[in-house]
Amino acid sequence: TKSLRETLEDIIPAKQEQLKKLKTEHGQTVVGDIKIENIVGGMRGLKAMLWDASVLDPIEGIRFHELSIPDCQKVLPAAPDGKEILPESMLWLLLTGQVPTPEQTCQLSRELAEKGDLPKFVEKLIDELPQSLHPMTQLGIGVAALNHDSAFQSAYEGGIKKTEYWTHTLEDCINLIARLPALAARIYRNVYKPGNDLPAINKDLDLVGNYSNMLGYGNNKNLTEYLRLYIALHGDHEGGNASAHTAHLVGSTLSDPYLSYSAALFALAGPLHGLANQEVLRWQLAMQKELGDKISHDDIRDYLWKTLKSGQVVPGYGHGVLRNPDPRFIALQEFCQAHPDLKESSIVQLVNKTFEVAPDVLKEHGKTKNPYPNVDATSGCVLYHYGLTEFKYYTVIFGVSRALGALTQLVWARALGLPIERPKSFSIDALQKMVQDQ
Ligand code: CMX
Repeated sequence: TKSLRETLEDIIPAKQEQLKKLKTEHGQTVVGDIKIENIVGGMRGLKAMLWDASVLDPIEGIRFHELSIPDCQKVLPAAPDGKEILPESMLWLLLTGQVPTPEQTCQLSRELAEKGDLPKFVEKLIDELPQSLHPMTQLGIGVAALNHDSAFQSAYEGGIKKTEYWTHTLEDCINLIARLPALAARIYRNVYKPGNDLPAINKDLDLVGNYSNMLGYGNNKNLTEYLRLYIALHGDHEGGNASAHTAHLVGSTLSDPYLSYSAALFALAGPLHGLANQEVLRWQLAMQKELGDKISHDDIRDYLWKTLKSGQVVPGYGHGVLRNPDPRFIALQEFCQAHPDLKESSIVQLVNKTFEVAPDVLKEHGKTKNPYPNVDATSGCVLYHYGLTEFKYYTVIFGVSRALGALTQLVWARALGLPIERPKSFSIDALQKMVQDQ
């Protein structure tokens, strides 16, 4: 049975050839127009990025190498004692386009566990940070510091050929994904449970099994399974989202994967992007506090209008690409419906009830192009129900997950020899002149 690296070695040459041919034979083919609204509108809708791992359809939602979320739930291996997708199997799919066997997944779990310990100086660095520093800032600092051991950086300094970039990039990416649980769990322990011991990594456990253990929730099988699903599903959302795009951009300068992903994490830390899951919980709890336990649909409607009239966005709703309820939202909701304790949970029910009201209110408000929930609308409520109530931490879990997509695509960017990114910019006056000249 082939390892991840061997599988990748087999498929890279054909992809390189395919791209080379595309470039030489069709380099001048036009695939879209650029409008002023694209330039001033956050490049929304501009087809300008190469990204193989996943594609986001506005109506259907995400497909990972052609597989929808329900497809992935059917074919990607789960833990021996579980049902949910193992993030290792998603990692394999994102990197290779192939579905791993349970044996290959298990082998990868072991490799990650073996590489999962943090260097001592990073432990010390994280332990020195003030408890009041946002967990996402701590995560970004920790990931950047891990570049001390970057295989890519040291090979580059030693002088390597462009064709060898990807193999060192792969080594860094696997090491970083392996170390993220220990780093993220250490941040959680330091900020919220100081004085608690951190269990050692168990070499026989999967990545999230270990993460859950280190967070102190290893005995909660439901939460561990939920985290597996959550982390697998948040793994990639095509290339243009702010975090994935940041990793891609920074990586294009040949900054190593640690620095590239650290930068991506700071994009994820924005409230319009990954921080939205923290904001959702804050917002739903404030609603619960103000309206009490027996909240009616009308109460929620009024609360939504109050939020909108105060000029704030409704967190967890809307999307840059999606125009339908996010299938990741649906999958996480289905998880709740399948577990009686979650189905009865007041916070899960509140999220559900909000979903029954919010799309109509947002339609009436008439601003957002997508009045439906994105994944952040629901991702935090299960964590909250199971006692992981520190919602400032939630984006860190997203950060552990998004590494799967952003880092696997860095490997491909280097394997395909993609150049440094450098789009052309214009001043307002220059655009004005172009308009007048037409
Ligand atoms: N509540 C209120 N207004 C909203 C809104 C929401 N949930 N979503 C969009 N709008 C508003 C925008 O602020 C914008 O208003 P202005 O014209 O006054 O600037 C208008 O509707 C048009 O925006 P859009 O084209 O529909 O949305 P964008 O592509 O510009 O932005 C997003 C997408 C996600 C940033 C936006 O919908 C939003 O702010 N949502 C709330 C935050 C959130 O849930 N983010 C998480 C997204 C998923 C993720 O990355 O994790």
